[in-house]
Amino acid sequence: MSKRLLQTLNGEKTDRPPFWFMRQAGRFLPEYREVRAGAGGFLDLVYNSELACEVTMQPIRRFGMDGAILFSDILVIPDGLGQEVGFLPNHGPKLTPVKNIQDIEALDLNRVVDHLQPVMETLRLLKNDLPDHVTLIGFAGAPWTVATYMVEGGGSKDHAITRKWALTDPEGFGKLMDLLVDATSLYLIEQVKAGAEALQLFDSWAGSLSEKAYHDWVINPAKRIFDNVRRVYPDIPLIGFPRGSGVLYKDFVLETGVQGVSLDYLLPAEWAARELQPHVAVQGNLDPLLLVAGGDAMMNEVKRIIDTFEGGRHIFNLGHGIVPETPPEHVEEVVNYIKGLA
Ligand code: 1CP
Repeated sequence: MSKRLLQTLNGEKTDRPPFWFMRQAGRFLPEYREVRAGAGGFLDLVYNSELACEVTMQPIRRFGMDGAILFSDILVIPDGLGQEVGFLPNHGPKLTPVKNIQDIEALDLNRVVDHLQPVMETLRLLKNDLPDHVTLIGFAGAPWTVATYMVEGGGSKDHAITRKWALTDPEGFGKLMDLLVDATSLYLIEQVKAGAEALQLFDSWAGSLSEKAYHDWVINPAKRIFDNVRRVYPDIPLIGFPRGSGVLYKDFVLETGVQGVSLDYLLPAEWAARELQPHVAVQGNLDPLLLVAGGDAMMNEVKRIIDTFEGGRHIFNLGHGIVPETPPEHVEEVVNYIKGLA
């Protein structure tokens, strides 16, 4: 059976747009919360290959998405490098901050691939379990976004410590970024080896940078990672998600040579159809809160997005991750509409 998501990334037009929802594994399903409650810490769940496979499969069983995103997190890279990473209940991630060159030198690239073998086992299990039409999507956080968590010690509002470091000491900060480029490249190559059929690079905080910094810390590292992956797997489809890039989305697409680009919900679909879609498959970009709101507001926007991207390659998705309070019935309504287009 052919896979609509892969076909779209490979340049073909399909009978209906393929669809999946960012952060569909975990978060909003009661069956996830049940597994989560019995799994211990969040990283215990990520590194338990059987449970991580189960959680990845849950939304696929309910809704039959065209893509299954591996259940893991972007912060397994700092964990793999040996930084202390914890996930506090209701508080999000907490890390011992990387502040200077000594802290960077204490990290160890050589342990990443071994440490992350449980994730590879999850991919191998998924490869066996997934229905034929579903594309297995591997992922990693992009260096800039991962660096913000490593440097700030967790989530932050404006990433000010990281941005100041990058501006005042680009050479020192560049060493951290080089390490992340290397670790992320190894990790993604390993994922393809284990069965991932497409890869997405999440740069959730790309939008906090000014233009020059964006080129240095978003486009340049993404291009280096993608080049490293393509050197080993020339045909693997690559999706970038430089959230909040505005008009710089175009530079990102043209300079990295991605097959797919994930659009945040603020980006006007008409602009993306005109400026990006001739070059790339676009993915997006429903506001995740419309999936909470439901009703006509949701369905009218779903139809508008699909109509706007009708002339080219489009993967239906959200403009950011699904939120935990999303009613599964609303997801079902959107899914039924899209399936009905075939
Ligand atoms: O207690 C829990 O259950 C932890 C909640 C949780 C989950 C379900 C975290 C902690 N991570 C994840 C899984 C996750 N994270 C996936 C797996 C697949 C899926 O859910 O479909 C993916 C793709 C991510 C990616 C991720 N993690 C991003 C990039 C995408 C985005 O949403 O912007 C980011 C920024 C993170 C960091 C992170 N991990 C977890 C939390 C609470 C956060 C965000 C903290 C913050 O807001 O700063």
